Amino acid sequence: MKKALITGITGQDGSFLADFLLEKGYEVHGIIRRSSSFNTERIEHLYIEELKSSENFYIHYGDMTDTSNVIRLISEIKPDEIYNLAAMSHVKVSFETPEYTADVDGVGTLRILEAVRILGLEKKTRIYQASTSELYGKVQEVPQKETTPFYPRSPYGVAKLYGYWITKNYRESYGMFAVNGILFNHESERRGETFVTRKITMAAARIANGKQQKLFLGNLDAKRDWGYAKDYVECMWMILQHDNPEDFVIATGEMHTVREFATLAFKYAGIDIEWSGEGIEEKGFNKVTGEVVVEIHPDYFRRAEVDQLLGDPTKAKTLLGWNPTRTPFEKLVEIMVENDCKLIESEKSVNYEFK
Ligand code: NDP
Ligand code: GDR
Repeated sequence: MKKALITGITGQDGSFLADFLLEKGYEVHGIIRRSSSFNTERIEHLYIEELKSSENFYIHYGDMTDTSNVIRLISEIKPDEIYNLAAMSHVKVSFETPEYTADVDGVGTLRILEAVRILGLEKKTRIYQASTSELYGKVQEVPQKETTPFYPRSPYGVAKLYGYWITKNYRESYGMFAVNGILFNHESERRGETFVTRKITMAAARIANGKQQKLFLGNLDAKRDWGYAKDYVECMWMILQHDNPEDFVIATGEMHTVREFATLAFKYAGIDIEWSGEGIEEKGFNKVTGEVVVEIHPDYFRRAEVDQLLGDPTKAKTLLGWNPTRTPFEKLVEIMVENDCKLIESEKSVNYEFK
């Protein structure tokens, strides 16, 4: 039985990856942080006794900033595969916590690599590093592929740039199977509620149910290549099963604006939106009632924006046989809205009127 260690197991990707690996027959170990309130909602279903998978599932307390903890856990578990998904993953927040972000997302990656090297596991343990399309930032080439130059635009992007290069460096210096998946935005019903897609689908569901009046957003013109997280975690695994340690871009090859995402999400929730106004004055109106349902708020703009990202998944398609269009954009939005409409039906609080 193969053993996998997932950092960031309580996150969107970590939780889907745990489901996927348990299904494949892996023994799965995950690192969780001590928190004053519950942070294990996304993996709660794996604790349920009756579930067969739970017997191969182990969680350990830890933190990416704690070197001795990382070394001890890797030495005890001796994993065949490590998926390093833990990160301070919010681009806007990284402007407010730049040093912490560098420690977790940049040096945290080094701690994993060094632990594997110090413990003499270089030939046993394969390492997946969660790299990101934010590395491209101010894009130098469209679409972006494995050879496109990087130009990060946030402390998050810069920290991840270190993670990318140190992974590549350990591969080249120590012959380790350490690889980067350069993943473009991927979303799901488990996406954190402060990322734009989930913020929109939750708000659309609440507004349609009379539990919220308005949604406040930032840059509606930002364009992203949005895929479905469940499809992307499968690709993380495929990258580690590949014969050669190589870096891969994972994307759908299709790009949409935030405005398009919002329009479609509200439509699935039963509200047709009409956009009117320019720039910060732009508003989204409910076509039937005339009420304003979307407004722009300056708080949600970034100091340096990544205007557009579009990935070229040809390498992953050709070498791994991965299908980038398994879940098309429209289907992704539908899955998320459908989930959130069900979710908010049972929600008692109506405290969401303002941002
Ligand atoms: P989430 O924000 O949903 O999850 C992040 C995870 O990291 C959580 O489990 C969080 O724990 C954990 N974490 C944060 N800080 C620490 C720390 N100091 N020590 C230990 N664990 C920590 O992210 P996603 O699941 O969306 O993304 C997974 C990875 O992929 C991240 O590295 C992200 O940067 C990267 N990525 C994501 C993309 C996306 O579109 N989703 C695209 C490209 C890359 P807790 O629950 O306690 O907060
Ligand atoms: P991103 O995702 O920054 O691409 O990083 P996010 O959903 O936060 O933003 C996408 C785009 O939408 C614009 N936007 C808003 N964003 C948020 N969060 N809230 C708003 O109200 C809002 N209005 C407009 C943003 O300006 C941006 O252009 C995600 C994270 O998962 C990273 O960890 C990952 O590396 C990248 O995707 C790929």
